[in-house]
Amino acid sequence: MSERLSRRKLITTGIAAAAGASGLGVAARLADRYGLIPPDDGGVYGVGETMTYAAQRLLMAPHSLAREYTRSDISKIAPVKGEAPENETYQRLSAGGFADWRLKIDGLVARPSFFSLAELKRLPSQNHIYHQACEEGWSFIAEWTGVSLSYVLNLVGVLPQAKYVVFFGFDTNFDAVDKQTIKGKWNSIDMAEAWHPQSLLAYGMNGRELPPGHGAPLRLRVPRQLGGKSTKYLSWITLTDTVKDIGQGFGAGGVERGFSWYAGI
Ligand SMILES: Nc1nc2c(c(=O)[nH]1)N[C@H]1C(S)=C(S)[C@@H](COP(=O)(O)O)O[C@H]1N2
Ligand SMILES: [Mo]
Repeated sequence: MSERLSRRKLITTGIAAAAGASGLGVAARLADRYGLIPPDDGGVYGVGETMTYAAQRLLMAPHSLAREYTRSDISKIAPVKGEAPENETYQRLSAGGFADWRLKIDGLVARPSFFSLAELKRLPSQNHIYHQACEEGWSFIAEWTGVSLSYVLNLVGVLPQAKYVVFFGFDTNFDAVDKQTIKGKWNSIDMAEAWHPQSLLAYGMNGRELPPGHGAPLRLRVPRQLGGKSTKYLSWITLTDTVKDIGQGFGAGGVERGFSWYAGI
C-alpha cells in the first residue's frame, strides 16, 4: 500500500470512528463526498493537516463566524508582510491609480467577467473589523471595506462542479502558459470558505484606500484562516474542480514552501 493510500486509510478510519459509521467503505465515501481531503494530502505535511481540515469541516458549522471587533479595538500598527510586487505591470497600474486594472474571474462560472475597481466599488459594500494573524506570530485588528466574495461569485454564476476558488496576485507568474509552472503567492479556498458571509474582497482598510503593502488594489480577507490565505494584489480569480494542475498541485504556492493548505484558526 502506498504512503498516500495508508494515510488516506488512517484518515477515513478516524472519520469512521468520529462519525460512528459502520465501516471504512462508508467513511471513504463520506470523506470524498464532503470534501474532507485537502489538496495537500500526502504533501509536505500529511495526516495531521488532513485531520485538522476534516475535523473542522465535520465539527464546525460551515458558517461559524470569526469574532468581529469595534473601531476602538483597531490596532495602532498594522504590520506589512513583504513588499508590493516589483514587476513592471503592477508598477504601471499602481502609478495610474489602478484605473486600468481589471480583476479577471473565469473557470467554472456561467459568465466569465472582468471587473474594474470602480465597478467593484459600486457593488454593495461591507465593513468588517477582524483579526489577522500571520503564522510567523504577529497579528493585528483592522477594519476592511469591500464586497462580499459570495456576492461577486453570484454575479459570475458558480457552476455546481466548482470545488475551489483560486487566487493569483501580481507576485505570481499567473500568465504562465503552462499552469504547472505557476509560482509565487497564489492560494485557494474551498467553497465553504468562499460562500462564508465574512469572506471579503477588500479594497479599503481602516477607512482609506487599501495601502500598496496591504494588497492594493484588491485583496481577499478570510478571517477564519491565518493571514497567509488572504491573497493580496489580486489579478485573477478562477474557479476549478481540481488544483492538481496548478503549480505543484497542492492548492497553494505556500505548500511548496512548507506551509499547510488549510490554515483554520
Ligand atoms: N499576494 C500575496 N498575498 C499575500 C502575501 C504575499 O506575500 N503575497 N502574504 C500573505 C501572508 S503570509 C500574510 S500573514 C498576509 C499579510 O497581510 P498584511 O501584509 O496586510 O499584513 O498576507 C498574505 N497574502
Ligand atoms: Mo503570514
